[in-house]
Amino acid sequence: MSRLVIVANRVPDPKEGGATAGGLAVAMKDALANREAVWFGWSGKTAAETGTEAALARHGRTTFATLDLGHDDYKHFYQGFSNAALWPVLHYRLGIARFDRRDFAGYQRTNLAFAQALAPLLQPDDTVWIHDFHLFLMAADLRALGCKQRIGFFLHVPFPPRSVFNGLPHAEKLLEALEAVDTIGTQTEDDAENLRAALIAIGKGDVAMRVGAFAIGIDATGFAKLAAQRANAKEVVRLRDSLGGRSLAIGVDRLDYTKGLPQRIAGFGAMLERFPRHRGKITFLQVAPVSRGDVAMYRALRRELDEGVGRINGQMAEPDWAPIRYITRAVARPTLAGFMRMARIGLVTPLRDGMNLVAKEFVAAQDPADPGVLVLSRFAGAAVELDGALIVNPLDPDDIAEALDAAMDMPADERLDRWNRMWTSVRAGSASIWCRRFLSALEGTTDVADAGQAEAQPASDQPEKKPRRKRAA
Ligand code: GDG
Repeated sequence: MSRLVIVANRVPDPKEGGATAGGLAVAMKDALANREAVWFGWSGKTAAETGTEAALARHGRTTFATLDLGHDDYKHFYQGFSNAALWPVLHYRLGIARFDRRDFAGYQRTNLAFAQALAPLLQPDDTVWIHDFHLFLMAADLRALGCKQRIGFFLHVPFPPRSVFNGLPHAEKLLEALEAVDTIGTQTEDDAENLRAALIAIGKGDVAMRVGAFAIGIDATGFAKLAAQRANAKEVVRLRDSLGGRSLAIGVDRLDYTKGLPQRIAGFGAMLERFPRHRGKITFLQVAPVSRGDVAMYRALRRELDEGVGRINGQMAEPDWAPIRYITRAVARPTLAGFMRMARIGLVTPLRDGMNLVAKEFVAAQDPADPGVLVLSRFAGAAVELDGALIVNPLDPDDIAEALDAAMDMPADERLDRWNRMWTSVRAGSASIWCRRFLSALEGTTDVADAGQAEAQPASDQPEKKPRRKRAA
């Protein structure tokens, strides 16, 4: 089998063998276990200049190839164009995006630097899979350097309607660069439709035909097992004891303005105001590890949350009960799984989200005999699959309040019925199936139009491998 070359802005720590860090590493676990692979990207470190040659470290069958980012590229490529311009625009937030031509120059420079460092490492038969919005231009740069390998591109975040996307200066350049890609993946059919329409509008109808939806998943049974194992772990018991018999609602999100945290806090406050019988009966724990703490917008969000939580706790708390607990440190994954299992309610209310893996993790973590209720934003990609959740508009605190009220009172048989539907879909759309579907579309075993839609199939049911598509030289 040919080598798989994964390209992503961040590379997991090779010491962890690529299996334990972040969502993408988890999703890639099966693919990495089964074939020779290279994982290429930023080391997470900065230096005077961006590296020209990747540092290589081999672990098992995977070679980790990393580059340091120059200070200037960190500022313009990463903090600037990627995080301050593209991230908000792709999440429909044109109004808060910050553009600067020097940032776009840094984005072009860094995509090219990545391509130049990767090209010499490639073998003719490699399959290259580029991930996410930091690297829209890289496939075109690889082609310009003469690379003829199959190249896939997967966008983990939403793709907005083209009227929003076109507000981004240089939007057309990003779209044109996708011409170099053989298979383009988005999370949902809505994202795929938006991207196709944007491509068709610039005369790239042929490229639009290579776009398909491939919903990412989690290691569902692995997470379920972890949550069950941790149900009585020390930290979990400590939390349970501290609740004094009250129900737990939980939120777990990177501290990011797309996750709808101030609105969620307001919704929880509105529930206590409007349905006072729940006061003193429920505690909301929000875990929100700080991310991108060096970007100004993120510092402002943190202040807003500090105030919001303080206000509600100040107004509603009793000497022996504070309604909201709020942690901005990361919590270990096994402990999180145990917390989720204990929770009566999972609150996942992003204003916009490509998929949202926390929603799926919450479902996987539940006790099948006594599952909790998921309150989920209609603007998370996960809402397409998780129809057993209570679906809310995250911008409307009263809608969140009503869903919380319904969740608190929901009888066991309804909770079970809703959870069973969600668990079936989370299991069927696992991370390894996502990976397999995308790779079979890219490597020519399935048509892109069918691959994203296909029902989950066990490996043995996969169609026979078709001969590989040849790229024109
Ligand atoms: C992007 C897209 C898409 C969170 N806090 C802690 C912690 N987490 C873990 C969660 C989950 C992951 O981080 C977050 O994944 P999400 O999908 O929710 O969100 P993004 O980070 O924005 O991811 C998103 C995803 O890519 C995959 O394609 O779904 O739409 O934005 O696994 O559990 N993990 C630990 N401690 C924490 O405090 N250990």
